[in-house]
Amino acid sequence: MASVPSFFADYQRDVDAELTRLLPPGDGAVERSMAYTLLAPSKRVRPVLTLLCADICGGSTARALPAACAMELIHASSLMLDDLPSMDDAPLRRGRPANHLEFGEAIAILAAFGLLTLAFGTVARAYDPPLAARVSALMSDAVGPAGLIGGQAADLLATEQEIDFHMLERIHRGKTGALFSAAATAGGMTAGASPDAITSLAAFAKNLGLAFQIIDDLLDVTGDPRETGKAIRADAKKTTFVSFSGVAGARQLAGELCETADRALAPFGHRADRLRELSAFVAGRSL
Ligand code: GRG
Repeated sequence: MASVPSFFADYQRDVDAELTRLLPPGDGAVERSMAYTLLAPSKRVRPVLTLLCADICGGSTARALPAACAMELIHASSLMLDDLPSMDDAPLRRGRPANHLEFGEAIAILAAFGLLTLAFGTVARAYDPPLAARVSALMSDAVGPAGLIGGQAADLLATEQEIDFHMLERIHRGKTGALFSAAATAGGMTAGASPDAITSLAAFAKNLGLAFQIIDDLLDVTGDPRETGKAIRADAKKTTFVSFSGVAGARQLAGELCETADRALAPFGHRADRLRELSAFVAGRSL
């Protein structure tokens, strides 16, 4: 099993503690549904990316933590929506029955919106108004029609349709690349990084995100649900990178994208070694 790099553990602990603190109090159905998916076992790749990017730009990880958690809140919200019967109709997520199977569709939808609005509220409360506005606009763009929502809509419309490689890449850059890119950019922003540094980090993350999604497609075919926490063959009706390139070809493509991603890190020298470790993990991951 290719597990996450060992340096993840401290970051994951900080993220988990802050997410727990951010969740609304109360034990009503919506509050429990929000906590159920958000606090279920996760790699926390997106918030760790935010923290690493802040760190290599000379910022403090404590200052980046609210932005990192906002990325995870958006991600968890998207997973709950993605699993709904009207979307991917998935039974298993993060090793547990999907949120709507536990709480019902209506509550799962409301709780997903609860997590999404909490992401924006967290950023609004944590930062001075100019930075809060920049990070909020970044998140809005990453979630909207040019990001997750657009990618997801195109993905759903393409189910059981013939699509070309270019279209598949567009779908996945929206569904996965956009939030990776926003996570890295937000880290740079909270550190007060230069526009050039932020551009390099975003380029790294955009390619890393696409590689991450290609391996996600691969694990849908070859993965072990005990490791991935998801059912296999959920994408059987979809055109995926594996249907285009085969298992070995998809793994190779992901490796090439990670090499492209790493090239964007050149200006940071050894300071970016942990990001390089992250990309090596992504290229070989089995969870
Ligand atoms: C309004 C937030 C919002 C979204 C609407 C539903 C939707 C649009 C988008 C879904 C996008 C989606 C589910 C993309 C898949 C991304 C992906 C590779 C998920 C698996 O991520 P991991 O492996 O999971 O990082 P863990 O559980 O480790 O966090």
